[in-house]
Amino acid sequence: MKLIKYFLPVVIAIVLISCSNNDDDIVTVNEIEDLLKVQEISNENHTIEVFTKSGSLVQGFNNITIRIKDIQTLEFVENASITWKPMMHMMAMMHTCPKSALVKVAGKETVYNGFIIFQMPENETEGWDLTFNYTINGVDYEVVDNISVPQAPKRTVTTFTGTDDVKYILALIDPQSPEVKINDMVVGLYKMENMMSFPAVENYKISLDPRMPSMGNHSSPNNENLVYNAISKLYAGKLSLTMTGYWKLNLMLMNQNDEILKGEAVTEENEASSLFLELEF
Ligand SMILES: [Cu+2]
Repeated sequence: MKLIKYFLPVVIAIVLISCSNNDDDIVTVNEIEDLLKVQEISNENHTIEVFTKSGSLVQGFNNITIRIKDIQTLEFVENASITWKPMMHMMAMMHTCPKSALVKVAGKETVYNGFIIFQMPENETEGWDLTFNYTINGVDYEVVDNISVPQAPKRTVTTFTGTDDVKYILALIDPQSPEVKINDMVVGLYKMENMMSFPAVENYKISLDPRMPSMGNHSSPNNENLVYNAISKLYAGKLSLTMTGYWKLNLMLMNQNDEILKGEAVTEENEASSLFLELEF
């Protein structure tokens, strides 16, 4: 009894203290839950923290979350409006790439989210930087720094010219973690209007024929061709993966008149389309 009498208040106090500490941690940590920091980009006023799931950027699609820390107060900014501009500096020219807007994440206070599709990787002499322009309480700020965009191990983005002489960029967005099942598949399709403008292409169609070249080029049942979604401005379909390994996702791109702009059907004589993406898992 004595033990309980003297130690119970201590135990309760410890539990309360550790609980309240945990609460503080949860408030801070939850907004970037499951994310790893890629880098910090600073000017004299703010540090922009850049996060992805993997902690790095890569050629192709990148889902990116950021938050802005005030260097003076160390508080995260909750009321910024912000735009971003990725730029590749090449020997002969500069160009940007397809991207979404950067928007405040619903239900969160300090984080903003969007995506960037880097169609080219860096190399020894050419690379990317990322500029943020943001406004807080009516004051405009800018910050820029180099970013690292290494080559993707598989073809997750492709640039090509259609039979309409338009240059397109096509990128795999989902599945990010493919499984042996019928996966939701999402791709982004963009027109290279010029080096600075990559608008989403609307209302085209993309046929899908996944194959395993290492196993007699077999396909899989219950795939669904990709159709345009006006809300996401992306193309969605179903990708059936019947086993792990390397899959070539053979594609054909059709315009609104069902004219084939790029790609060929896979047949006995033609083992692959010239328009394809890859994955391995
Ligand atoms: Cu480039």
